[in-house]
Amino acid sequence: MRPGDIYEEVKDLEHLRTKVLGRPLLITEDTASTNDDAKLLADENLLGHGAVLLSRTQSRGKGRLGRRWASPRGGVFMSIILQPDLPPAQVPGLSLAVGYSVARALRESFDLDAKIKWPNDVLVSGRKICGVLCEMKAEQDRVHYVVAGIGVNANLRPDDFPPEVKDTATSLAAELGHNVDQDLVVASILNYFEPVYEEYVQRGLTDLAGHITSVAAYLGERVVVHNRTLGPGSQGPEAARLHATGSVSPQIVSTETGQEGVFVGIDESGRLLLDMDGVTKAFDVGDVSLRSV
Ligand code: BT5
Repeated sequence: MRPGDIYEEVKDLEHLRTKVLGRPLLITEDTASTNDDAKLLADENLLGHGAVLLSRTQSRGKGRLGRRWASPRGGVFMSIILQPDLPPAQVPGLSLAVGYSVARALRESFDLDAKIKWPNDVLVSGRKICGVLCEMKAEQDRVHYVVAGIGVNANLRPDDFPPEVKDTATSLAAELGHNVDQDLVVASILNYFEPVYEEYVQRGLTDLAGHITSVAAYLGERVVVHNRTLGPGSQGPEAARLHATGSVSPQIVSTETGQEGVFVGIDESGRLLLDMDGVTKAFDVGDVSLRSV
């Protein structure tokens, strides 16, 4: 069976007020990964800009760099196909805009104190409630498509999580004490993301960076940045490709580990800014993990 065949179109999702995103919105009960399906369908030009795939469960939900995304029933697993008229190097910042939109949507629709943990997690009560995986297909100077994958732990109980994430994950139901309308989760994310996406395509993070910083986890706190960091010059297509494939180009990588400082913000290039003994240092989006100390 072809991936497109298992999806059915949802015509009138309640609460959805978008013009482009979720038009069409396709849903299935189960698939391996909505991101993989979206890439396949975009590759074959069967779906284009704005289309959204939604699945009730995933058997092989993906995180970054080959990691797994636990996708039991009760969660929201969606992928948005985007075809931005942007140079590939500007695509990595888009995942920050997606995470920011999820955090704002959870704040507005469910009154939760949701924060964005740079670069791609959304936290509530210090635990991960949502992860974002953006994958891109591009040539040197042209983006074919970006698939923005979003996994939200909606109606999951603690026992639904695999043991390895139980202590670090949370869900809307766990935080609120009751189940939520999963359609409202989908609609509010798309409603919020649509204008943010337009803003990103027009002006990048120029204005968004401040808004993103305002809902950033660990702001003003001492944090440690682990693993690979990218040196100067990582704004080019290499940085974009890094994000698309999860691979790292040796020329631009230094493998500094455990750099500690005070998290002072996110800049207009989407970089994490750390104050390290009075000197502000910028960290690019890569496989950097940020932890509170
Ligand atoms: C992410 O990766 O956080 C991106 C997750 C994206 C999932 C969506 S669902 C729809 C679309 N289709 C897909 O196949 N994927 C996307 P990363 O930053 O690498 O985080 C992965 C790590 O988060 C894992 O190694 C676990 O430690 C943890 N984790 C796994 N499942 C989780 C869950 N349901 N809730 C919270 N944490 C989880």
